[in-house]
Amino acid sequence: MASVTSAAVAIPSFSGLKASGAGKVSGAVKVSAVAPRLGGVKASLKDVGVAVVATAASAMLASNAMALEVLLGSGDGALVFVPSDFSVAAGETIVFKNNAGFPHNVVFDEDEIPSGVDAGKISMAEEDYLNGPGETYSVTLEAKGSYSFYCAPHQGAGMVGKVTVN
Ligand SMILES: [Cu+2]
Repeated sequence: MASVTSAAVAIPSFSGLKASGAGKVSGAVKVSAVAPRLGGVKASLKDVGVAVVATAASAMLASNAMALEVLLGSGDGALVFVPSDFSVAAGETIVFKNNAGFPHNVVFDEDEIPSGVDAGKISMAEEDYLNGPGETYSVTLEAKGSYSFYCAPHQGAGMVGKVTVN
């Protein structure tokens, strides 16, 4: 009687562990009822497979979410965007990063962006600046086309840029 009780308890808890360990191992759980050790090996192999797939998926997500970095001010202190003319994929994030000669900002020219895009939503305010080293402003452009932008304090010095969204 005692052994029946312990078996009845052990089996549900064993399959319960399997079920929580990986979502799609119902096959392995059935096998384990007949040969627990074999089932355990299969389940652990499946767990490894699930882990590998998950890693690959997150790596793909990371590359899809890749961001392009644009420096504000060149290494030799010139008042420029580096690069100043570049392309990104629609939905790719552009990270403008203070490098030298700040304060800088990033303002899109409302007359030189695709129609229907609100310059105010993708720009920093003219009077807002990135003041400290390494400070960033990120923007993600969804509409394909050509966009011109500038740094308000340094536009006259030639701190202007262009991005093509493909
Ligand atoms: Cu600037």
